[in-house]
Amino acid sequence: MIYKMQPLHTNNPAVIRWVGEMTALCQPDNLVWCDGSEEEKKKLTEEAVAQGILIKLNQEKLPGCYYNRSKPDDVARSEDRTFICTASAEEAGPTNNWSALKEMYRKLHALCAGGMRGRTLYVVPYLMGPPGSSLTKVGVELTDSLYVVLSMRIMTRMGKVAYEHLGDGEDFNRGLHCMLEADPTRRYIAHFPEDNAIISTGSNYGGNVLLGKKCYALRLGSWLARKQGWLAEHMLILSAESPEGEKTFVTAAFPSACGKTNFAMMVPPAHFAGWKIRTVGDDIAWMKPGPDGRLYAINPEAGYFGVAPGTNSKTNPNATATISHDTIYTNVALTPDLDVWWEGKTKEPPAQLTDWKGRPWTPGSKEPAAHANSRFAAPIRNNPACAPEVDDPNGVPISAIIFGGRRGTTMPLVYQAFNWIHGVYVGATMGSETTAAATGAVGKVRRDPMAMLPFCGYNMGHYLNHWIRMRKKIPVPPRIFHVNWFRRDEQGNFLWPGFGENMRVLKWIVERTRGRADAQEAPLGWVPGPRDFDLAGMKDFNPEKLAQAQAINMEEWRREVLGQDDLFFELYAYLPKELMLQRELLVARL
Ligand code: GTP
Ligand code: SPV
Ligand code: MN
Repeated sequence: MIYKMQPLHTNNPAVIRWVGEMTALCQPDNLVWCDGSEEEKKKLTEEAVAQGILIKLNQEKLPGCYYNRSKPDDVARSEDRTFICTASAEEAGPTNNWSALKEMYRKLHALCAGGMRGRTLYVVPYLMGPPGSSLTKVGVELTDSLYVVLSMRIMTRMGKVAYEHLGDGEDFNRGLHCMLEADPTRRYIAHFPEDNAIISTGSNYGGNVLLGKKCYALRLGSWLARKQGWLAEHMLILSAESPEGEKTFVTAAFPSACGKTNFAMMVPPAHFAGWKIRTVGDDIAWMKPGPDGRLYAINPEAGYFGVAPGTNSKTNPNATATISHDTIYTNVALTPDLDVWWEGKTKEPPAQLTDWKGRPWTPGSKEPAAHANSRFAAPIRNNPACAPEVDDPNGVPISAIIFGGRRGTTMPLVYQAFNWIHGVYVGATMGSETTAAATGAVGKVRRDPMAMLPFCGYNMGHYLNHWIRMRKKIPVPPRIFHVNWFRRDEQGNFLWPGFGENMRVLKWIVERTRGRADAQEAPLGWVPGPRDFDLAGMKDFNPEKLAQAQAINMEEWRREVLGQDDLFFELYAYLPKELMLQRELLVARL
């Protein structure tokens, strides 16, 4: 096949050689080398609309916004089809799907052979991280999906900037995405950490195919981080600026669809006038000890791939502004005038909609109008509360790490770990109810260490050891906390109002890291004393309700500790002894 001559935008021999090999394998009809320019975006967007891949939304209401509807069986990450491919199964560990490297290459090369016939292969160079940072990494994704190209353009720093960073080097992630009609029987998300390579087939859904995100920044990132002595985590990064102008940076690891984007964009209630919360990142943090002994974090991403349902101007005004322009929506519902809608966007649903499957929908319809995992992809700079530090190559110094899951029972609103090792135990034993972000059952409590169960690219036991060992490399470690926004009362109502009101929890955390807030020793850790948790100005909330949200129920904790044992049993051969000791200490305190 001879391809139409086009500027390559790079002379890097390794890139050119690899693209040659992959084109020979996939045999696309056309080959397009992307440069990330505005003209290219315009042209590719028009092509996507012409091919029916994107629908142009109402440009008066949503300037620059487009809509994509996926295949109904390709709507979330496929954890059961996600593989870590290493020489030995032990490297992948008991919580990952493992496949022998050679075998997976053989299988996927066979699937991809001729897999792009009649299609166009796009070469998408991108950076994870701000230009100039020592943590920043280069990836090149080859994809036959225009939706992926345009989404990667939002989610990463895509284009020539990546080739500039790479220079003549060979150190870039080789990502191949072959859509194969998004056929679930041909769906594999395969990671080859030893080769810094990813092959994704048979899907066109976000986390499966935007390879810079979960695949590179988390699975391969975590592998590299362990080798090189840093941390690649499923964490938001936010900046909390006090009325006095003092900035405190905090990260938080909550599992998928458990509140990272909302917390990172939080708008404090009126009572906290003068406090400014700004977003550095909403999903991924790369963290490395800095010269002053503190832990510094960058957000490798350049966009938000956020959950649409539940997002509205009350719960998250910053997100509402962020997605009001230049956004790609996936699997939400459409109004007759091509505006978007999802459950929780407005109290009253519109009288008439087209649902995410393209069918007519009315408020009487049985199924939700938008898919529960419908999403938006929007540029990071769209956020009115975007932190100025997002492009700082040095990152931001982290004072607190917060762990948290979605727990209807058992877990109190907030507590602080006694120290780093105890904090690692708190993170390691995190549980959370499963959500629609991954295919499979929803609402089942599973152990999700550090919210990394689906994203740790190597043996989870080794990962927990890495966390324990990192303490020695961080002379001034962040304080560690645990939160739960999702505890319910007997009637099933949330005990805590959440969203902006989470500022009250955040303020206690900030003050704790500054040594200014009081705390009481409790079985789980430090908890706010009655004077140091600000409830002023709250409607329908009082100290009794706070006590209910903070209560420790012995029956529930008996079950909780036994639930933790399931994970410990699975990881037993690799588990740091520190964590066993922490378990004993917890039982003793209970
Ligand atoms: P991923 O993008 O999948 O990693 O999700 P995420 O962790 O960023 O979660 P996100 O902030 O998008 O929230 C997921 C869902 O939880 C949305 O439907 C939110 O409305 C809801 N949610 C977020 N924060 C809160 C909260 O404080 N209280 C309650 N009750 N719900 C919340
Ligand atoms: C998650 O599931 O944690 C997400 C969405 O952030 S996806 O990128 O699809 O994985
Ligand atoms: Mn996520």
